[in-house]
Amino acid sequence: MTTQPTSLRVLVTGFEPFEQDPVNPSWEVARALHGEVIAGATVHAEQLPCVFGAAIAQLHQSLEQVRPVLIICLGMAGGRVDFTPERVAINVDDARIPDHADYQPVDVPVVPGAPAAYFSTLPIKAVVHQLREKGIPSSVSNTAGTFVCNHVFFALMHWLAQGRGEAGARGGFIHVPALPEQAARRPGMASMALATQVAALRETIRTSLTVAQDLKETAGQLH
Ligand code: PCA
Repeated sequence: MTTQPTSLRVLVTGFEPFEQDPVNPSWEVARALHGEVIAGATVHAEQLPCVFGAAIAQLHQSLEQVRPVLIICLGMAGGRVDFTPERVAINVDDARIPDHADYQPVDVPVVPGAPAAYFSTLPIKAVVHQLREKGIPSSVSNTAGTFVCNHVFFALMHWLAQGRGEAGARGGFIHVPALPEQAARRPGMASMALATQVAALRETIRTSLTVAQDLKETAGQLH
């Protein structure tokens, strides 16, 4: 690991805690890599609020300030057992619970008039392959849900699709499982140690910066 800052930058975002949890692993993982140089690029970590609209405003501000070549947004999905790169962002907000501004949109577009969906431009199959090689449980997810995580993911992909990023910039979203201390309060909930999640993000960044062409390996699900 080098710590000398370079001109190439990676933006990683995580969310503030939500649903009465004192921590959100997505932010703990993101901030653990702040300032680290991976494959010649310096990581910049930013925390996003769990608020529709405000999260996108904060993301846009960070994108303009950091001008990253790679953007990886993270969120927690309690109940997931592994590290899950998301395949697709959809243009809908449909909240099961209110956000931190007490707003609960139902069937509202993230960006009115924008396409129904965007695919991640991260090499998601190559990432899953690499992580499994290292013994870290990982799989492709085909839904990022319809809450603030999907909302931010869609806004990111729309921003990139409009050509507002650096030339060739890639981006996507990853849901991470709970931390062991969170799972301890909820019997039966799966978890992954923070050190493992940090190692997974580091490998995801390295793979996303170095693998141009994604692998063609099945990650299909019947339902
Ligand atoms: N997970 C939520 C929002 C914040 C977070 O970490 C989600 O999956 O939408």
